[in-house]
Amino acid sequence: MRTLLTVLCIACSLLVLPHASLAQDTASKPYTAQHPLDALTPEEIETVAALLRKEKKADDATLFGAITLIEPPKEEVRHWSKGKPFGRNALAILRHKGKTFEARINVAAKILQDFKEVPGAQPMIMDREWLRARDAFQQDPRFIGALEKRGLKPGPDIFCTPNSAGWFPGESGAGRRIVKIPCFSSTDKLHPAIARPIEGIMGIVDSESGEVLDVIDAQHVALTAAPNGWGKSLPGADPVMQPLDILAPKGPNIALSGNLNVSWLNWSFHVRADKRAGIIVSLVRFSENGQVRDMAYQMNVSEMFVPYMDPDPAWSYRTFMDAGEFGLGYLSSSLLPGADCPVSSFFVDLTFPNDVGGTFTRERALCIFERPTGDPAWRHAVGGGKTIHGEPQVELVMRTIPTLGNYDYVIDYVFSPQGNIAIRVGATGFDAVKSVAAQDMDSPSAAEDTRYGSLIAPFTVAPYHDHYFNFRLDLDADGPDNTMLRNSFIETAVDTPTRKSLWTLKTQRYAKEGPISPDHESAGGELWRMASASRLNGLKQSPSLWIDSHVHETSIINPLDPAQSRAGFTTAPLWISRYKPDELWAAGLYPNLSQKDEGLPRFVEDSESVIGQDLVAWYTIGFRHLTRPEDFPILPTYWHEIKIRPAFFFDMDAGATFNSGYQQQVPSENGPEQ
Ligand SMILES: [Cu+2]
Repeated sequence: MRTLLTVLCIACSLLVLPHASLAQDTASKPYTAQHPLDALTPEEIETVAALLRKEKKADDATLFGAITLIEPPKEEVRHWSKGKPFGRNALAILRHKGKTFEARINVAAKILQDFKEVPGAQPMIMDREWLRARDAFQQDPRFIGALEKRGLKPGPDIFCTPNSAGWFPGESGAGRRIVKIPCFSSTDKLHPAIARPIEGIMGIVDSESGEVLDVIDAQHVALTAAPNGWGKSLPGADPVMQPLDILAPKGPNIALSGNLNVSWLNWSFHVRADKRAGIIVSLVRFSENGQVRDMAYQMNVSEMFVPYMDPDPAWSYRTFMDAGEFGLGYLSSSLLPGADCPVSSFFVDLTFPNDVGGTFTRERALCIFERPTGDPAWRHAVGGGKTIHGEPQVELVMRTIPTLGNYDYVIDYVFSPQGNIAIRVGATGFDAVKSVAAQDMDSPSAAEDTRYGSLIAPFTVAPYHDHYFNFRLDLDADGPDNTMLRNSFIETAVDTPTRKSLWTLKTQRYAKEGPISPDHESAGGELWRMASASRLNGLKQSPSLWIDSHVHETSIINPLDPAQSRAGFTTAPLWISRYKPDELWAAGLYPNLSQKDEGLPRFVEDSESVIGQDLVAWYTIGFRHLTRPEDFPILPTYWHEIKIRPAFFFDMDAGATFNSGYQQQVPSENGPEQ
């Protein structure tokens, strides 16, 4: 991560600029690692690549799928304090002459400690091969012939975008490093470009050799006409909205330091850029009366899965695992001040390793801001409503927005003064669409055209699909030794003169690693709770963190389906595993072109005890996307979230201060007195 903080001056006259001095300080300093969990610096990344070349393990044709930090052991990190030395180790994943290798390097000592081939493993798709595959396909005579059959000519208005190919037994190219390529027309400027697919054409290309293995030229559907103009006023754009923003007239409550430590009110944590996860949030702590208490060792996106539900060969392979196949950090986009984040945000540039042993920096890829939600944090009126006490709810938000083909995913970590953490994912951008013959649902082909998707505009169907986002939540409920509990709300019969039925709480303790699904017998619902195994709060209760989501969508695809077998993690909303330093990704280290999920299902197959251990909770936010006309031409941000709330953690409300001055006497003569 580059710690140059871009402090925008768009609203200089209005805003107190956050930490301008920090921006100047860090901009003038060379970027060096200052914390054991800091991302590898550009110099360290270059050192790794140079060492591998010197050791003849890499050459100019080698591509690097990853050059990433191997974190020091947890105990070392926990006991580290500023000024102490720390180790710097790197994992490099190389693609070299058709083979995949893993290298482990002591970066500080410039020593190659381990180097091994990983047979069958496929690193993520890299820029050079993506471009190679695209260019080879666009020049292939079979592709040009297929265009001509449709009255189209190659040129700047025709473009193709290689996709990850998934894995399907028996198909051509199996075992090779293939991508599958749909193409689009952008001749009609009244349409978003990727909303005009040239239906029926798909390339299968070996991205390593550039060989075009197959050109599918199936059905010919006329290009979609322009029904709802891209760039025209959207419905509801009138009346014109006056600009709104967030002001901090006395300066922000946020403090940033290093590469990057964040503190806000009682919270503190460390953030680093990661090519695959986007950002990794570590050492999440909440200080209470001067005592610093652990909430999480680490939190990050671990994998995504977006399978489409259309059996057409040009669609059925679309079973994307964007984190491991493309990289949420690598494809993060710059944030637009005033639209993506308030102009008063801290904007942070993020630096990632590229695929040739260097780095690139995405400017303003992370924003950090605080906001009043407009809601009361708490309030109470006393004296017949004549005196009102209350405080406004505020939140700290940390946001990145990777753009993965047609979708933009807003990924937020939100912290509240009450000790809550919300992890939110907003899907926006475009629905992926196919061109069809039906103009509306009265058209003769409408029933067939909409068997696997919705007509969202004339001649335009958006196939149904799912979105799953797995978060690796290495929670530490007041320390690392934890136990996972299920709190179920159970209807209970009582025989008293007044009541015959009420609900009581049933608490169970999970004994072994594995998937956790809602117990269908607990009709009243349930909460999962990561609880300290050794500590007690002032009331002698186990401090714990509730994992709470109203979204429990798991995959309903048959596990034998080739796509589903790669994403076993989507069969349960929550998995619990013992912490292992190399168990980081829900679908395994190599999900690109994978045949089955080598992540969570494998991590838990030895069913280790989870009582009083350092545990990792893996939570999937999932939803089935029933596409609709309101998604077109642009998808309004569609949010889903997980909440992690303290329960029995504190001795009282951690957020209320009772001294913030928000108290009002309301004179009223004739109100009720109760
Ligand atoms: Cu969707």
